Amino acid sequence: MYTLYFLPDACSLATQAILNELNQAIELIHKEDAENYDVLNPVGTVPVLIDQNRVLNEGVPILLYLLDKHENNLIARDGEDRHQAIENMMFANASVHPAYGRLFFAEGNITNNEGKQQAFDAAASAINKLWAAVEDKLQGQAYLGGDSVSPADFLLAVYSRWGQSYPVDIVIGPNTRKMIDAVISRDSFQTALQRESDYRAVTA
Ligand SMILES: N[C@@H](CCC(=O)N[C@@H](CS)C(=O)NCC(=O)O)C(=O)O
Repeated sequence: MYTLYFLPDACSLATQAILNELNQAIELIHKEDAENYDVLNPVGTVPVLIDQNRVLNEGVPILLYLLDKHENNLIARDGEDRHQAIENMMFANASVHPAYGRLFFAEGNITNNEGKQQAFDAAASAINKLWAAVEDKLQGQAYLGGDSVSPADFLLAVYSRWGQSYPVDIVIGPNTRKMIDAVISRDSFQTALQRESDYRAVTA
């Protein structure tokens, strides 16, 4: 049994979906329900994963830890395919995720309406450049790893949900949209969404 600290619709959703892919039991805890979250993660972000007495931080190494530990077809064990899978995960986590972070920053920190919209537009332009790169990679292959779903696809599917409530035009190409829809419709992802929603209902 793993314990996963989450925020609704945050990047911890990908961690939960991958845990579901690996058929692992999860105790889900909303970050705000933790007594001393800063002891678990001094910078306060989700996901945090607890495996027995071990506390794990940072989304990508958490996923690699799980994928190394449990039998799966999501990532190669070694070689060039594994390197590519990690490169794709880092592209998602270290490039796409922070680009969306610019939208959150503008929303929370810029009070002048014109300045805020300019910051939104600049963020959207950076985000669209990244989605265009994903669309290029998906010419002739269904997923970033090839014919079958890979960890980076889960990360990108989660991030793709973040632009919807902002006054910007996020452009996601047709191959990318198809990949995202395929990931979101997987049982593992749907179960993760349902569990987050049930948690809100229980604690509301
Ligand atoms: N590099 C970190 C980034 C994690 C991150 O930024 N998480 C966001 C949610 S997606 C968060 O927890 N933000 C703090 C907050 O919203 O309170 C990781 O991949 O784990």
